[in-house]
Amino acid sequence: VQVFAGDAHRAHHATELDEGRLIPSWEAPARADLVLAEVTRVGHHCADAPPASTTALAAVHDPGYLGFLESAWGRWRDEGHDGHAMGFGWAPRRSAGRRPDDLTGQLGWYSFAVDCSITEGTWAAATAAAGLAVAAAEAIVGGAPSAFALCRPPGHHATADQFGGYCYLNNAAVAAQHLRHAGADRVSVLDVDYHHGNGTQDIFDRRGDVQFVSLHADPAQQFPWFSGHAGEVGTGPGHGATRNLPLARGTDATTWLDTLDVALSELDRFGPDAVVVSLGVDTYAADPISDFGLQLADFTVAGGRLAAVGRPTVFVLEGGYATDAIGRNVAAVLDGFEAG
Ligand code: SP5
Ligand code: ZN
Repeated sequence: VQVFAGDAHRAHHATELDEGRLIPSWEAPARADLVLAEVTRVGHHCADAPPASTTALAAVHDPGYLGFLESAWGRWRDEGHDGHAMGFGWAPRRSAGRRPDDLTGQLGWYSFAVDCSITEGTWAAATAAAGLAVAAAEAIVGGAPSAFALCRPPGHHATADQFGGYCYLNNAAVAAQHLRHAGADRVSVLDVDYHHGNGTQDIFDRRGDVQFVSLHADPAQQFPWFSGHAGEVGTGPGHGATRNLPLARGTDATTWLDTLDVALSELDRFGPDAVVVSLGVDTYAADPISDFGLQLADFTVAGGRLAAVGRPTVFVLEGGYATDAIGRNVAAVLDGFEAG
């Protein structure tokens, strides 16, 4: 599998409000470094890529949001604050809903969770990650059967105009949209991260040309709380092109793999020209913030089943916080795919 990775991500290590305490985020630089070390060790070829262009980003993100993200740290610094930039207030339901001019007001306007913040290196890291996703998509366009974008920060929680869930730019959505522009008539995004990919779902909600299929922890019990229920199936022209498979707390590998088969049958039905896999490995049994039961061998099995779809596939890294195991788990998916 052709791997795209760089070191721009290291400039980003955000602050997270975790159970009432501010901590360095679970979404830490070592994650990507250890994945890169492992995929290199097992022999995958790695290359860097330029940051995503404004055009590629604006194809899925709101221009006002992009301008905000790019300038937020400088504005925060100029205001003389100590910590990382975080929202402080969010729009009440039924509020007038007008974007404030004030930076702290805009941090609330453009975010939906306090598990991440904006730091000096956030924009550089996020645009670099999205650039890796574009490069991986481009590799598929060029005929590669598969490619892996080692994205950090992750992306699937980011909507067109809100950050949260450790995500700022939606790398998987950028890749899927790039594939559409490059000539794929139908693209499927399969999201296997432990958490629901609310951002990706929202971006493609009304689209019949990009399918979104996700298996994840039931939002009744887990972040992101407000989307990912089975009844969400897409809107208007996108009706039927979204499929959610929420799973109970503590779901074991057998149930997860059975549910993956259901998800894959949805891909078969849709018949995509290319597939983007939002590859989170926070389904791992020892993940510190999640509670599913997958072991290393289950990731290999999952990779094999993804290969059986028989479509060009772009893998985009999402979550996975058991730092010592994330490299092995990701490499297992890629190895299972190549063997399959
Ligand atoms: C990309 C991705 O996987 N994002 C996940 C964001 C989850 N953020 C909320 C995490 C809450 C963690 N609570 C941990 C309890 C252990 N003290
Ligand atoms: Zn996750």
